[in-house]
Amino acid sequence: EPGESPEQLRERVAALLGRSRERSTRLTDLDDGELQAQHSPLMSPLVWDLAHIGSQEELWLVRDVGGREPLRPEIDGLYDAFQHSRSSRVELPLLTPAEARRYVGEVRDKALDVLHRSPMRGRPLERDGFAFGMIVAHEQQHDETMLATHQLRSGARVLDAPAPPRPAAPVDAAAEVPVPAGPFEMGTSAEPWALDNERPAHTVDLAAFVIDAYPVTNGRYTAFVDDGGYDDRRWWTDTGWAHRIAEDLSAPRFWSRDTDGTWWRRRFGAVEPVPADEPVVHVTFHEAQAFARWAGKRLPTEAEWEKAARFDPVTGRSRRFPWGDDEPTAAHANLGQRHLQPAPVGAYPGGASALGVHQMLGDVWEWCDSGWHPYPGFRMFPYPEYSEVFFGGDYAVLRGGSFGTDPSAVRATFRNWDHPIRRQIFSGFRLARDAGPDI
Ligand code: AVJ
Ligand code: FE
Repeated sequence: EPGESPEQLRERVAALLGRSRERSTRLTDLDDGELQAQHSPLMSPLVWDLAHIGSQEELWLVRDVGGREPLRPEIDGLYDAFQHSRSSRVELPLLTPAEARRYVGEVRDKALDVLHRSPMRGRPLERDGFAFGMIVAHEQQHDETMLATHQLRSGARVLDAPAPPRPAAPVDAAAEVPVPAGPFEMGTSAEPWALDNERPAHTVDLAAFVIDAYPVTNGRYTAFVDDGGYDDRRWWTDTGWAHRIAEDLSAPRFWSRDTDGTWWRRRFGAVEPVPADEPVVHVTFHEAQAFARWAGKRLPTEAEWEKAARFDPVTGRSRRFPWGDDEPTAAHANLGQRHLQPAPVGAYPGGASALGVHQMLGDVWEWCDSGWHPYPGFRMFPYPEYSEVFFGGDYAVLRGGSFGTDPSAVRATFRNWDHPIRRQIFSGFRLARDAGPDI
């Protein structure tokens, strides 16, 4: 924060570390069997995520920033995401839940000691508390991953949260917002805790386009399903169709239809009717693209998404967040696992962008029609396995975070990516189109 003293920064970091640990603790408050089980081959056992959170914190804060001796060098390999696939981690001689809890607690005690001795300046890793911010965000990212594991597990519901807010008055879910042609600043060089892939700030010139004011809702998506969209080859790309056939996709994940045609969804162990006004969630990039083609539109590119979120046509500046430069609050966006579902469209008028685009942060990650590539002038920092090794792979970009993403782990410049066939993540989308002669 501007004008913050090193002491204030340390206090803020300590509070953020505490908050992420509270969340990790809640997400791992399960029987040992549940923590050690493989709930899906797409996911690690929860006890792996927990000890991996500690392992990364030990590597970066205790060993690197602190220059301390390793606590448990013999387990480094077990918790290295590159050595073992998610589906094979259940076979490893992992720490037991009790051992994992003890380990992350010991690491945290040492990390807090390092924090209170760090000058918060000097070498890039410590400047403005970067390494601490990176580790806070890392724990929160795994907390979102663990939340997705909870969604995949079967059995009784263990997580609960109040329902999200509702809009004051119903909105037109298909409303559009024109975005004028011209340059804007994409990415950031200023945000102290921005990751390497968000840097540097650079100018991108875009043609005029039109973007949806809201993410695509279940109601709109159901019309595509009920129109036979999953069986109509015309709407799908070749790869999309091949995947739709191979996996026999017929609706978003966790949906089912009863005999009278009503759609239901399973959400953290509870079954409920699919709410028409909530953004659709748990769809692949391919499903998003097929829907877009059926609707006569397309997905926005990553640059279009960011311009719609950040560009202020009055000042010509790009904002940190859609609503301005202030940190997210509960009035801005459905972030931080306060609610365990997307909010209905129109529920966050206070979070709209300068151009009038709603719910760009929170609710659902939004698939963009862009692959995973570095910005011009990219410099890897501090390790290639965060983003660099994935550039150019079979990935599509996702933007904006979901209800499961913590505010400390997302900004309007934040970039996420995943395979276009994935949908266990909290993924949705919104539509765009080229501007006609009307704007
Ligand atoms: C940025 C969400 C793709 O979870 O695979 C966690 C984040 N990197 N640990 C992931 C991450 C290392 C990453 N994503
Ligand atoms: Fe990780």
